[in-house]
Amino acid sequence: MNNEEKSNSAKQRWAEKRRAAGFRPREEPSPARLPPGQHLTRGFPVLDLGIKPEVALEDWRLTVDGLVGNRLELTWETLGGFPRHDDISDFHCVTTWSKFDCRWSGVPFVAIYEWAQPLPEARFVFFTSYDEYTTNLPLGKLLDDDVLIATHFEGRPLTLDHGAPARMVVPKLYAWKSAKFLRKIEFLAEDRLGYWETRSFSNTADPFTEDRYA
Ligand SMILES: Nc1nc2c(c(=O)[nH]1)N[C@H]1C(S)=C(S)[C@@H](COP(=O)(O)O)O[C@H]1N2
Ligand SMILES: [Mo]
Repeated sequence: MNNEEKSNSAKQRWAEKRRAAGFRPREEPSPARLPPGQHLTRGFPVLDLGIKPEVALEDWRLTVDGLVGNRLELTWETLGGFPRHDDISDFHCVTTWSKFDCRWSGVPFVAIYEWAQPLPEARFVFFTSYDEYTTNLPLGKLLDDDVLIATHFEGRPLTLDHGAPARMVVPKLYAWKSAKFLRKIEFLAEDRLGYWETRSFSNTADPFTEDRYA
């Protein structure tokens, strides 16, 4: 599938999930669900650089630029104008904890993708956060129907610890690919490595193949 087809099919699946009560039912924990070398946590550890940027909602902006036809400068209010979806997914941190059944809610990445109209040469995405954290992903990995710009966790607004007011959630990859305190989304033709990717962590970050280090 090309990116256009991926995004269209994700949009369709988001709509189906919403019709089916908003999100998929919680699954039984099973060994196959836990990636190799991970252990299950019932808490919710906090992992970041230790900087907790407090941005007032009226000052908050999310810039979407780079190789796009339609550059966006979203305010909190305009982000709220996008349809909000719920989704339940598992979360895997490279430091070996995994948390099952995280119920996130927010704006599907594909909605922003569609609005920004990336140019055909855009193949990578670079995320910058309010704490100066950065991470990068191939665009194709962001067009699944579990990738969200999350504003809520378990029905409540995100706490500052977990990336308020808005964070990325990319459940299929190690959680360092999910930028908290989101400030900017940049579409690029060439890949550009982020904070951990330039510090010997894997660029592909697949938990199920223990793809931890480059
Ligand atoms: N802005 C920002 N996002 C970040 C990080 C960070 O330091 N800064 N750490 C990453 C890492 S390593 C992990 S495991 C997850 C942790 O998310 P949590 O603190 O909500 O558990 O956030 C990721 N996103
Ligand atoms: Mo992490």
